[in-house]
Amino acid sequence: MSSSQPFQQSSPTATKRSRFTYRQLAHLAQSSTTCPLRVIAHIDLDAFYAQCEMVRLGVPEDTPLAVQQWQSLIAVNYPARKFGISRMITAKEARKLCPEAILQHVATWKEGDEKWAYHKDAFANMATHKVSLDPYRLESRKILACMKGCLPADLQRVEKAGIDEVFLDLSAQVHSILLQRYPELSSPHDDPAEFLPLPPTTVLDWQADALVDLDASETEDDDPDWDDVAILIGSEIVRDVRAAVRKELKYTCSGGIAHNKMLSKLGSAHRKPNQQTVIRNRAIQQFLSDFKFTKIRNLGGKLGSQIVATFDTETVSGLLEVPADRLKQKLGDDTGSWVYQTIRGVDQSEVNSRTQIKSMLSAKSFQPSINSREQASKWLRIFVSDIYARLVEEGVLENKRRPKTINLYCRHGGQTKSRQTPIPQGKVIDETILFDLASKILGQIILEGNVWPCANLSLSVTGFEDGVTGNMGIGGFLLKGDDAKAARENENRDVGEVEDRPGKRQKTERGERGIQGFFSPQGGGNEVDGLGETHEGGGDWPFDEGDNTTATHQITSPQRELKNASIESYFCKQCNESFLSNDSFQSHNDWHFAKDLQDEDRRLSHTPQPRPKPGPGNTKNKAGKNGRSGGSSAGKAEKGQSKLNFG
Ligand code: TTP
Ligand code: CA
Ligand code: CA
Repeated sequence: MSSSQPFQQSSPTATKRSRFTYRQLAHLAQSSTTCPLRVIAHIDLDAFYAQCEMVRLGVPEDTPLAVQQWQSLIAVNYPARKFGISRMITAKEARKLCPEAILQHVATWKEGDEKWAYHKDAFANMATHKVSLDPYRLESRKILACMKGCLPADLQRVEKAGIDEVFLDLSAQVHSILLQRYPELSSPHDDPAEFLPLPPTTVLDWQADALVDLDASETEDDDPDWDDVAILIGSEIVRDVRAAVRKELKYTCSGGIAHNKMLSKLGSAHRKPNQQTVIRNRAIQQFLSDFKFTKIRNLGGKLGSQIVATFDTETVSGLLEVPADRLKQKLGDDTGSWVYQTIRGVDQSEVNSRTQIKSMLSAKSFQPSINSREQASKWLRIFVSDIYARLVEEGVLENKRRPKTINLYCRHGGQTKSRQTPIPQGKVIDETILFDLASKILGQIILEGNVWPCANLSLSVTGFEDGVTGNMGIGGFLLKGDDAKAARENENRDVGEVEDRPGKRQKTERGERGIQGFFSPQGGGNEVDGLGETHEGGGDWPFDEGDNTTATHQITSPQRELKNASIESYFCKQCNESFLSNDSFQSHNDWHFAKDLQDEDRRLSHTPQPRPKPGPGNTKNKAGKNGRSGGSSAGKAEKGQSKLNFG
């Protein structure tokens, strides 16, 4: 389409005008979350870990390959899926289905080693090895950089939403392209409330995009309006981004282009692999009505189950029949209206370009369980090396970023106990400091009793904050030895000052961190050595006065169900998938567990999940022994999304 094509008449006699105003067009340039022309994309890598292995090993594209972790499969490429191989079956079963499939074990840290590696015998050595997801994290970073490189530096807004996915707010870029292509749009007008002329009545060229059918009340004969044109331009941008990732790094990914994050995320999963789906505004209802609402971002998990139980329906179309008042009455005002809006395709959450790491986690599930402090300490050493290496990469030595808290979780008898302690400020973090802190909290958990046999140990550092950059930071870089140390200590003091300064920018940035990605479901990471890397920064635990470590709180494994033990089928409610072996199910469970830890603070403070009631056997009760609950991050709502409270 070009600007040489005639605009429809905009004289006072013309009856047809765009539904959109000049003001709304201007809002597009600002990526306003309420702008009706807004364009958001979600891009998700296809069979991500599997593609990483294919690229690393130089395997031809049509070769079936799955990524193995012990006896489970954690990622399966599309050629292997054709043989019926899935995450739900074991490596042994996969081998039967397709003897020539490549089953590549993930890299592991071997007890005593300084660095992870790909070990040929890893699958048989679960007791002495620990999974490393570093290779995937590194690829993830390259892909993110490549995507960013395709977008204009001054107009891009990219949110890393998990290890293999991003949200892009394309609004500002689309706005600039619209003005280039249709200079008439920038012609002078008297009143910002004036309606725009209609776009030229050309058929829009969607190329190979999967277009979601229009709502029943709409027809393809209706003239496109600017929201259609905007989304088309968005779709062109996504096609270019995907092509660049393919060309430069050899990865395929799928995209969803729509008016908001929630719709774009559903869109990217709609047709896979290597395709993109466009959900025009006129197609939203049609698109959503086919879904189970539990598939919608933030509507899975406990809230989803609660809604199914309350309203006796699983589908969006079923829930659409429930009046707003009833939703509010049953779910509370905020959650009720949020659900009401969401199933109608309304989502004003913003794309947050602050995609820095917010937490790091290193963990190990034990089969058989471990039974002594000595055994636990050995694993703590590995966790610390793992986390420390990543901290160094993240710039902790230069004080670019620094975690505030270290947390240890021990799973015993289906429940997870945890303790945490602040990482002392004013000192450069090193392995010894981390190990000593981890050992101290391990000792405390042990003192409280009931940790052996322990089925899973997880160590995390959280509460990452920006250190000081600028003069002091650079000084610290250039100095050596004691001078450097002194400079760094100064920097650390500065961190405190920056923290406390009630500057406007600081506030905004923290506000913006909000709930971004709290549902990044594909954070990645069984045996969790790191998940999606976008954990909420302010996620501190409540501190007991007079005791640096915090109260133990108990977290049970996320809600999963043993569906039919007699035929050994294990059902994950959250994913709606049945696992055929306990191993696969456990590995998937670990992945959820890790993700849930990562999302914990955000979920409690920002999502429409009902607060868990204290008591044994509940899920993720964060209340300490003194009954306090909630993290300090509470209250940081995503811009455009009101904070949701549950009583
Ligand atoms: P997903 O994006 O859910 O899946 P995928 O990329 O493997 O496949 P798709 O083409 O359907 O997007 O997860 C991203 C990575 O996270 C995946 O490659 C491996 C990891 N992962 C696990 O380790 N365990 C799990 O249970 C899931 C769901 C993902
Ligand atoms: Ca994926
Ligand atoms: Ca994903």
